[in-house]
Amino acid sequence: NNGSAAPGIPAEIPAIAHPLAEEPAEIASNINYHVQYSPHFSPFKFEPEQAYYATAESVRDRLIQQWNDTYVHYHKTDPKQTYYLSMEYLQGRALTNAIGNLNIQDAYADALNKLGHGLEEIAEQEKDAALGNGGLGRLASCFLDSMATLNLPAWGYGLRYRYGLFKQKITKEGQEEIAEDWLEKFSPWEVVRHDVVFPVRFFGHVAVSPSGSRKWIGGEVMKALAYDVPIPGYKTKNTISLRLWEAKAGAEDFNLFQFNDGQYEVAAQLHSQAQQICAVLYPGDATESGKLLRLKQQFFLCSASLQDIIFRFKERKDGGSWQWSEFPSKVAVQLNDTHPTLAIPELMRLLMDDEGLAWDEAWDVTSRTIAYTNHTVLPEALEKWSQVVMWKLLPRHMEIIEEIDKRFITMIRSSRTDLESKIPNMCILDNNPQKPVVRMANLCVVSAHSVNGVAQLHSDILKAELFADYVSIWPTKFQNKTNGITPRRWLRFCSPELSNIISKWLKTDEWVTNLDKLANLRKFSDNEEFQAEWASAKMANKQRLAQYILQVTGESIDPNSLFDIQVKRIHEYKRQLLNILGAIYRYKKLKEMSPEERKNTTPRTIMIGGKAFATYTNAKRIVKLVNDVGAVVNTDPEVNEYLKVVFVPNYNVSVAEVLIPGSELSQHISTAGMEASGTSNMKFALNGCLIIGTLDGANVEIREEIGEENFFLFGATADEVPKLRKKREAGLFKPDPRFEEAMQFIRTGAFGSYDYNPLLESLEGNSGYGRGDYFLVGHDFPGYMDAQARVDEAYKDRKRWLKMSILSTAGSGKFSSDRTIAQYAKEIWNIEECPVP
Ligand code: 4GP
Repeated sequence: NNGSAAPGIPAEIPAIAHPLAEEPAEIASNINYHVQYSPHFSPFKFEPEQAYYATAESVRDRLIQQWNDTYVHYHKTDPKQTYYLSMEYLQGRALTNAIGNLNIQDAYADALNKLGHGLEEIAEQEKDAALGNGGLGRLASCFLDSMATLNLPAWGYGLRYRYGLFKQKITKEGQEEIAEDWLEKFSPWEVVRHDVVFPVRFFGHVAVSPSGSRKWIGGEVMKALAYDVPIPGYKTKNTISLRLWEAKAGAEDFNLFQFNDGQYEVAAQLHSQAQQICAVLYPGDATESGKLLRLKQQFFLCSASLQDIIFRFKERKDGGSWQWSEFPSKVAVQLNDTHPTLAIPELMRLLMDDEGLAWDEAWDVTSRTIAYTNHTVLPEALEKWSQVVMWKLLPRHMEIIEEIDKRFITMIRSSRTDLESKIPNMCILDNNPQKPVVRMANLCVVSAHSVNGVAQLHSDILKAELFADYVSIWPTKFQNKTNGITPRRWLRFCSPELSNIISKWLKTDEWVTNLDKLANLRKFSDNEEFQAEWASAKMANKQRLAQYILQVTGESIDPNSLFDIQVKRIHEYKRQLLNILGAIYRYKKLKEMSPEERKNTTPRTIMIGGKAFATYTNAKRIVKLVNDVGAVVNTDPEVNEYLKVVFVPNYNVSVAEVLIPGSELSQHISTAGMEASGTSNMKFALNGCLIIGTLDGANVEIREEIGEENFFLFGATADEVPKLRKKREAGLFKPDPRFEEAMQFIRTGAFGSYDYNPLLESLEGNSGYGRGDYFLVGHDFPGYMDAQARVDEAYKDRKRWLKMSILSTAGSGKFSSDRTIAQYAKEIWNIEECPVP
């Protein structure tokens, strides 16, 4: 025994706890301390995995210190605080981000070198925390980073799912889903708070006292236990919390008598029901039990979070008295889409039934506290819960929702008789006898003091269409908050090469917290020396990406080809089909060319990645098609120097961190009016990647900021779409022959024998089940191909392309989530910064 914890740790590095160490030698000692005294592994191992856990624990010590300081500071100063309620967070990996935000990456890299490991290599050991699905979940995580960085008193609340979003495996059959075991070992980034526990009830009934007061009793009562994930801001002490709830049953719910009698399942029934609540994100909802479970999850999040918020509101009065009317000046609650809508009736219930407020007072407090963000206009995503299920699970809440609805209708009838005919659409309860439902978005709009969309076009559509009837009642309630992304994770840390060049030429790294400063790069966009440095950073990122693709797919791709990427959830409206049809057409044309002609084309590597929801059949067919096309094209010796098509498996946050910096062209090609905002478009543009896209979501604003000459635009506009759909459905519109040619090529079996007919039929004009080309792929195809031809031309002109790339980054300042969050803070939450001294 040489006195160190494990082979590989030199004897001169003692094991000492130095939670706030700055010096590499002390940090190394601290890591060694965790190897020995936070033992999760056999003592004689110090491989990358053990090194990762020990390093993460040493970083966590520091985070906890800052987290505590922040908590105490907020407690003392009692500022108004925001609580962000979200069913999803796509946090990705934490280590690189934490040491980057704490500004200790060099010291940690040195310390790990002393211990015989590389920082990058051990960071790769971390599993992504994928407690989300797509854009809405990643947005929540970017928001947390900005809230902490801006020193805002703000927290996130979510659920601690046992399994994250599934792992995607690609087989001959297409996509296969595998449970994502992010907690398989443990997560060093969470701290269980055994003292933060609240009861959450389901089912039961409403008891009425002789005085007429109502109380929800009986049913199933579970415990919500808090797990805190500290979220550090960039170069600030402020470290906020993402509080994730886990469902538990207590010892009193374990029937020892039944257990000893051999009735094991019955004895622990509530325990197993508790486990189901946080088992997975979005359990399948095709069955009644699946629907009930989703509703339970939503209520669990809302009830636990609101009890905690109220507890803290009182706690910060330090035993003094408070007025409930003060609550909205201390608390703002933001609902991330309709998933946490039950926060509205739950806050009403807590205020009336537990705190004794009368209806009017409770309503005033609730509506001044709660704000709602809409993230999609897709009808299938607008939640409607069965009234029958709601009455069973949440009887008191249904009474409250009925009353809100009744009062709303009375208000319209008394003051807005002109809206009488609109009441059936505007009210909350849809009492259709076949299928009575609660319309959650309507409940939000009626109850919240603010409703916002996530890009200007989307917010305009909400006002003009989805929520049009309400606008004249509450003209100032509707707002826009264009999304943003954190420049820390999405440029500073994922592309250090490009970041260093930016800081060097701007002579400051202020842009990391003030992204508008990137505009100063414009003046260098023609500078040859700058362009050369820019090109070499992009090339380094492309090489890293090529290495990654080789490792995960076995495909070798050429870093000198144009790297063209589309990564996002697979959905027909996002039109990965348009992309792959374009690739098929390109392939066919390459085949028809002579070898000489091919030499004049621009070589391309098309990469597509994303997960298809397990029950979304057409999306899964698209995944299969991309893989089948890749299998043919990539092995065709005539063309594979000029074209490759790669499906990138298991797209997630850390995969994005490799793909985006290495991208040159990215596709944001949704049917106009359907993508609320998009946020990967912002990440790509920030990394100097050009966009081919439609006038949809935030594309519109990105194009405005970076200049229309730097954006490859095509396609129908949002206001043309409804008319075009009618024409297409009626068979009045004949698609371009190029489109027919690509479709026909698939039908010949060029990409295997899989039956693609159902997919192809969905693209045909003439209405009929699954037909009608609702997403207008046929209409937009020729415009898309023309825009692609412009891309090929532009890429041949090196200087021009580099200039466009630089101007994309330079024009991305607006899309920092710091800007977005500052606007929420000022225009919705009315909170102010509260820096920890
Ligand atoms: C997404 C939208 O589809 C996307 O356009 C937007 O950028 C993102 O929210 C963040 O606002 N919606 C979802 C969802 O992820 O589940 O509805």
